[in-house]
Amino acid sequence: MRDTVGDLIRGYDSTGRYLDRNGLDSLKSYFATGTARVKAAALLSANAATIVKQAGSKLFEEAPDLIRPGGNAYTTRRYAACLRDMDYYLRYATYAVVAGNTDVLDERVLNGLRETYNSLGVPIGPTVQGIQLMKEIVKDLVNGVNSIDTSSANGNFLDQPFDYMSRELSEKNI
Ligand SMILES: CCC1=C(C)/C(=C/C2=NC(=C\c3[nH]c(/C=C4\NC(=O)[C@H](C)[C@H]4CC)c(C)c3CCC(=O)O)/C(CCC(=O)O)=C2C)NC1=O
Repeated sequence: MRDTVGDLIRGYDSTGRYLDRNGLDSLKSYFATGTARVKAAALLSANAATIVKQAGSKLFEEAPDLIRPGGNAYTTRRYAACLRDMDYYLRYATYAVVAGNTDVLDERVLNGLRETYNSLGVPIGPTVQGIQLMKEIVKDLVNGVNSIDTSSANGNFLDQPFDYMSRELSEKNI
């Protein structure tokens, strides 16, 4: 499992270089957002159950066929599996936010997921919709409660893991 600092150092070490201006700038920008990342992750962890529940309700409101007979989240077991998947996405997103790196998502979440979903008939589009709904809820929560600055040198660090999972799952730009 990789993170911003480890990746950077590995890159320099592999060619025996000291950290240069570029490397130091990347490190600075990572550490500058460090406290905000940790605060955001703490807030998401504390509110995980609520976030998943809200996103689930919203998803089934927007796509009611999912929970009707014939829908993939129909029956208590599959409904629960769906919310459990959403919880996985949220939990791994918090790890990725702290690591400043999406590698944990590739390794633990996305690896083989499309194939599993396809073989079980779990629809990708609505799953991505669920991930995006969580992102919006998460951003409202973080922006509202704490005025945590989520902007970083390469975009909003809260958007990143959710958009990454969405993109990788759907294999197209969102
Ligand atoms: C930590 C990494 C990890 C992930 C991501 C993961 C996902 C995952 N979701 C699964 C099932 C499932 N996933 C869903 C999800 C949904 N159905 C819908 O209609 C919605 C769009 C969506 C919720 C948003 C459902 C309903 C099942 C059960 C499908 C079935 O058994 O028929 C399965 C098959 C095995 C099982 O049921 O547990 C896996 C492996 N497992 C993991 O270990």
